[in-house]
Amino acid sequence: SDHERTFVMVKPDAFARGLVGEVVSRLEDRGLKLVGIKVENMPRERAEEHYGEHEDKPFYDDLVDFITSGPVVPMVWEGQDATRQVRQMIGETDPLEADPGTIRGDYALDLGRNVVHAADHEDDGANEREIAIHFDDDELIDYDQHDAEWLYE
Ligand code: PCG
Repeated sequence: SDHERTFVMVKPDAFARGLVGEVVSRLEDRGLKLVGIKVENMPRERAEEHYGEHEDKPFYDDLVDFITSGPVVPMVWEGQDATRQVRQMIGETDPLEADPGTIRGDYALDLGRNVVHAADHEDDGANEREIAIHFDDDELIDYDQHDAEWLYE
C-alpha cells in the first residue's frame, strides 16, 4: 500500500562521516515520506532488543558495542512498497555485494561499518517490531505529502 512504513537507521559510522543528509536526501528524492526521525545515543538495552535476533552470533557483542558507540538517526519512512524500495536503495548487507548506486555500494567497504540499517524485507514482522522499539506512537507524525498526486497513480 501507499502507506507501508519501514524502519531505517543511520549508524554511527555514517553519522561521523557526515552522511546523514545524503541518506535522508536519497530517500526523499525517491518520493518516500518521512514520518519519524530523531538523533540519539542508543541506550544499550534498546540496542540489545534491536539486535536480539543476532544474540547467538559471534559478532553480536561487537555489533551492540558499535551501534551504541556514537549518535544514530532512527527514521520511519512511508510509501508504496516502502520496505522493498528502501532495501533496494540500501543494497546488500555486505558492501562488497552491494551494487554501485546503492547507499552501501556507494559509501561503504566493510560489513561491520555498512552505514545504514534497514528492517529485513524477508521478515514480515520486522518493521512493526523495530518501529515500536525505537519510536513512541506520538513521535510518528501525520501530514499530507504535497506531491503525492504526482508520485502515485
Ligand atoms: P544490519 O544492521 O543490517 O544487521 C546486522 C548487522 O550485523 C549487519 O547490518 C552488519 O553490519 C553486522 N554484521 C557484522 N558481521 C556480520 C556477519 O558476519 N553477518 C551479518 N549478517 N551481519 C554482520
